[in-house]
Amino acid sequence: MKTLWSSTLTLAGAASLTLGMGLNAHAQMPELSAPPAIDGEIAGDHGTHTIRMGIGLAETSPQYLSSQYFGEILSQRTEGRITVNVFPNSQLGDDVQMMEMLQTGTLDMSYPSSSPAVTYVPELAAFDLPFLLPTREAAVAVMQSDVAQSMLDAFDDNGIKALAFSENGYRQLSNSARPVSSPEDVAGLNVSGLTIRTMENPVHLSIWQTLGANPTPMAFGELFSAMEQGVVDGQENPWSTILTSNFHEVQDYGTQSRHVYTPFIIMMSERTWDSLAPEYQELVQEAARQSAEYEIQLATEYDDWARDQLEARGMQITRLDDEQIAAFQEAVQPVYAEWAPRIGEDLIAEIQAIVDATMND
Ligand code: TK8
Repeated sequence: MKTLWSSTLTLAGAASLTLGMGLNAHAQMPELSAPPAIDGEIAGDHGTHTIRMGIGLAETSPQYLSSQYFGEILSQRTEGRITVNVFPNSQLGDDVQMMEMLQTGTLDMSYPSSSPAVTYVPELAAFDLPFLLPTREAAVAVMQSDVAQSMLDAFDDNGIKALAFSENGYRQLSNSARPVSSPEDVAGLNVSGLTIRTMENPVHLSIWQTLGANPTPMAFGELFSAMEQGVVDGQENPWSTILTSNFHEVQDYGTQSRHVYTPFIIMMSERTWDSLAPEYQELVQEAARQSAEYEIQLATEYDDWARDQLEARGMQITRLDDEQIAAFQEAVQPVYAEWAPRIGEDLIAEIQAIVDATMND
């Protein structure tokens, strides 16, 4: 059986081949940490299962690589009795559609961003508040907190077993119209505001409306062609997503805004979960947590590297300084005024206390 690492190397090899000559061997992938060794006792024989898992991002993304590792853990610790088939590139649907498929039991697993999941668990909108999580350490502390666990538990009412948070990451603005270094550049002084695609989430709509843009909610799978056809000027996603989805082919300008930190949530259909023996359920939960930790490691290793790769491919990237970030933070204050009471001031205060604790360590 091919181990994950050799399949990853093969993947990297395939990535370099598809990228043609002239690019370095890992043009779409940095040198990444190998996944942790898979240990733990072999689960007893509780039947065989083939799990179909749909994800939105490409085969070179941290999301896909960690999903492969998730499958390897289950396969090795059940001696092949559980197989996970991962379908990347939104081929089975977008985040919203795949969560609906989990509810109806037509898909076993998916890995959406937390933002479109606010329709099931409104408290998740706390993660969409701009500049709430100033460092990755703070973001990880919040994702691994009891507060976050209670959000995962709240999916149970919707036919979804939410297993763990991981890192989609700090969102960066890209567009095809102009360099952006201030809120005024977003709104446009003598020109119209940028049309920005957002995730299907009301807080993100509010952020970009407040900044004077024209936000358009859209499924991730439709985004590349919308930018290619000029339906939208821009979008916002972590650098690794912008690179692995080849957005630099249709986006000339990037702005290191880090305006929101978005988690991913690895989740399973409750119907699939209920079909598993308790021993397998325990293993799935453990494997989800292990693969989520590995995904955060990969996303961390990818972040700055992907930005530099985008720059090398011609994207003009504006790195905002503290003063310029402060101008954006000031400009989006109305988003807190509108949304903090609706999300829950106590919940936000609890999250900010976790953030403060990490900042004071
Ligand atoms: C991928 C999405 C994506 C998200 C978005 O399925 O929609 O912009 O950031 O990563 O979850």
